[in-house]
Amino acid sequence: PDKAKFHGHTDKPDHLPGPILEVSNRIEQGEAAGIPAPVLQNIQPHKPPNLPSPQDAAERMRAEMWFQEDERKVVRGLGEGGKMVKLSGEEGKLAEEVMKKEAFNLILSDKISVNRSVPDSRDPLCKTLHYDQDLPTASVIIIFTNEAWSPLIRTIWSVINRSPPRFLKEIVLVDDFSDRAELGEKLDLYLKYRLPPLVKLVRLKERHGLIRARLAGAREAVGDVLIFLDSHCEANDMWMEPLLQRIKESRSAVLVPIIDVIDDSTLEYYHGNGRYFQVGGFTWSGHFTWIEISEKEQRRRGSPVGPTRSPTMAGGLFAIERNYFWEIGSYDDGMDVWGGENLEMSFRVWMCGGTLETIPCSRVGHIFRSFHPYTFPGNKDTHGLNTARMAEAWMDDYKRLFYLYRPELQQADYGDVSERRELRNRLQCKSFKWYLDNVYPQKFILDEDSVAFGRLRNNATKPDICFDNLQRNEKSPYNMGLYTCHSFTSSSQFMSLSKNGELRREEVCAEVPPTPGMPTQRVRMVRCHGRRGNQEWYLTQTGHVVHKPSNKCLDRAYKQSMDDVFVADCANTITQQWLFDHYNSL
Ligand code: LR7
Ligand code: MN
Repeated sequence: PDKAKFHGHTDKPDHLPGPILEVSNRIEQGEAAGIPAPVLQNIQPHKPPNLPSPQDAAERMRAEMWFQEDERKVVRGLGEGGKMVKLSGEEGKLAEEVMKKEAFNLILSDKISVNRSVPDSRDPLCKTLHYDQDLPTASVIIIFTNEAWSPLIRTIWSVINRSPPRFLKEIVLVDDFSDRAELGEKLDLYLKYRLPPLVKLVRLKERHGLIRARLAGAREAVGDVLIFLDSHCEANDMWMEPLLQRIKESRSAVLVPIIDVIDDSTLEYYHGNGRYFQVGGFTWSGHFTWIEISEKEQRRRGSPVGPTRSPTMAGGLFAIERNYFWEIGSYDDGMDVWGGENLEMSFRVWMCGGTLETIPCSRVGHIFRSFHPYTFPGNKDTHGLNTARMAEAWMDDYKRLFYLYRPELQQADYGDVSERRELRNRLQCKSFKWYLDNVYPQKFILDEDSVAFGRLRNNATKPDICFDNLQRNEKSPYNMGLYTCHSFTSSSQFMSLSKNGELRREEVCAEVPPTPGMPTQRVRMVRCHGRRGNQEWYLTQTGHVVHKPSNKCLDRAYKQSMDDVFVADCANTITQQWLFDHYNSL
């Protein structure tokens, strides 16, 4: 159902197979030769400027004023090769002020050429691969809402400059109802006078959010393959060929490039050693995470530059065969603004017969911002609501674990998901359990991969006291805490004793630092390593929880609420007797 409305988008271009690369080169060569930019525009305007009407001439003047103002800010060579730049003095202070609003360094971005080069971050092995002369064409879809000017324009040029002209069918920009002045007429004129005709613009008439914005772009697109990008990216050398090649081989493969980091403050284009990268995972709270490639997958893919299966994708940067995009259910158009669509598409693609793969020789930089520099209409938790829709449609009974983390969403008005359930039926998709078993077997299922789970309680004194993360940051090592037991099952008090002896939460495991001789020691929580050792515990019939390597027992030691958890020499004391809410087996 087409809920998006367009207005005033540019006509479809004539898709002439033109040497797009040369267009941009011409600008650079011209500028280098000292020919001022406005003159150059006569070489490749959208429409030949024969006998301009006075109105056209005025428009043209306006456009040139805008563009020259931008060009005056640019410092030649700055940030070339993706090098970091640090602004100092007054300018540095201004840049920091602006970052508070834009969530990235716009002052610096404006000083760096929109055509800058980036370091080739690929694994050297990529240069030994060959791509067919004959590949499907691509429509690159770039959605934005109130994106700042220079990163948006740089995204566009990076695609034009580094995609083979014969495969780049078009670039479809989708403006999700921006109200930033420069994204109005100035952008129209930039398309008209500066960009090649294959760049088109769709403007949405109301704010739809990134999900429906992408749908609107996909409806416009005519290329064989859709490639979606965020509006603050820089495509790297030969980023497109490996994506098209893989889709030619397997049309149901949904592909992501390796996402390189462009620093939000220095605009440095980071590149690691070329080989190391992570794939996508998720948390039960419904968030995308980065995870290591499993050993099994490393063996299966054969080569470090081979397509690497990924349980999920980050969501913003991916390629999919155009017809397959629609067949497999495109997007849930009931999702608003931001969040959730990435896991929805990931689960759906895997469960309904496709694959999700990282293509290591395709690399695209992305500016990671620490907050959203745009509004959320109605101040809704769209990530939560969208993810509830996803969970209701795709996670079967495992949605219980999502709601464990997000109990408030169970009652929330996330709308009607019957269409998505029908889609799932129609496509005869597999179960979420199949997905967990086959695509993401290393994912820890809190209550299934455990011998005991739930609150972990000690009742030596009233009130009962429970393991509790005390709202501490679980991403960095922290000490496990104690707090008065909640009367319900909550994520902050949820513990598992896993089948391989870990006393753990979703990602972190209890450890005791090896410092012999100490009578009591704090229990630390660190990332689970899955190799038992210092992370191995067991339960006894007497309710003791024993740390195997040190032979010490969890001990409440009459500590008060809000205190850390300790181990002590095992003894027959009530402060060492613990009870889980549930036991699968003992
Ligand atoms: O209402 C909106 N309308 C839009 O058009 C909100 C956003 N947008 C545009 C926005 O201008 C941008 O181009 O949508 C794009 C994504 O928004 P960001 O850049 O604020 O999102 P993000 O990069 O923080 O978040 C990641 O997760 C999102 C979940 O909904 C999307 O899938 C983003 O595309 C995705 N970005 C990436 O995957 C890039 C790599 C980041 C990682 C990990
Ligand atoms: Mn982004």
